[in-house]
Amino acid sequence: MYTLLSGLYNHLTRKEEYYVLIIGLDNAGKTTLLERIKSVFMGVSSLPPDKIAPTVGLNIGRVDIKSSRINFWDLGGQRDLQSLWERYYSECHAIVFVVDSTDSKRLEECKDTFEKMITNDAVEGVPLLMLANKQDLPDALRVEEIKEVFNKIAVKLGARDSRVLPVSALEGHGVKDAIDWLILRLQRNKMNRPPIFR
Ligand code: G3D
Ligand code: MG
Repeated sequence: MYTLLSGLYNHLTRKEEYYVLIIGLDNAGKTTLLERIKSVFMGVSSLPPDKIAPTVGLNIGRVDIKSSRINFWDLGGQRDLQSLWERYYSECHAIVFVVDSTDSKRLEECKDTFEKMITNDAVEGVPLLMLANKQDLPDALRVEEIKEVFNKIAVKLGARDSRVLPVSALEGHGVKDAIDWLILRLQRNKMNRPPIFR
């Protein structure tokens, strides 16, 4: 009887667990975004921006949203760290690619990095959210202008859910909507990349 009840209890309380990568060039705002996600969804106060150091390894944020647990992996974006991203591709359920909308000089480099990632077989079919970050700054490119650059390689996206959305990780604008979009896609892509049950 006890086994039956505890089995039922475990079944009712088990969480679907997903892994989401946050990648993009260094300085795009990935760690700031992770801190913002934690504060929006967990109510924890985020690290003040002056306490966020360049990411050398990996920052992990665990966020419970509805019945799911989302583990965000914020990976360092410096060029020598980008080669490590691939190790996480086969295990992730979705990818958030952060773009610094004020850094038009590095937009081509950003596009090349993005292209290399989406053409990797290990992320085929994985939902992809591109965030045009730093929209609070007056010199930020608009989402349409960023889309124009990336449209050139859009055919390489294949059959996957993808979206480009404007955000300010620093001020929080657009972050909740963006993550809500992502969660729906994680659910939709369950057959391809099933969650882990804990
Ligand atoms: P990274 O993790 O992608 O390398 P960080 O980037 O999160 O460390 O952010 C790099 C810098 O961009 C930080 O500024 C951070 O405050 C700033 N930043 C991140 N997101 C935003 C945003 O939405 N708006 C604005 N205005 N700035 C943002 P510093 O000055 O600490 O280097
Ligand atoms: Mg960082």
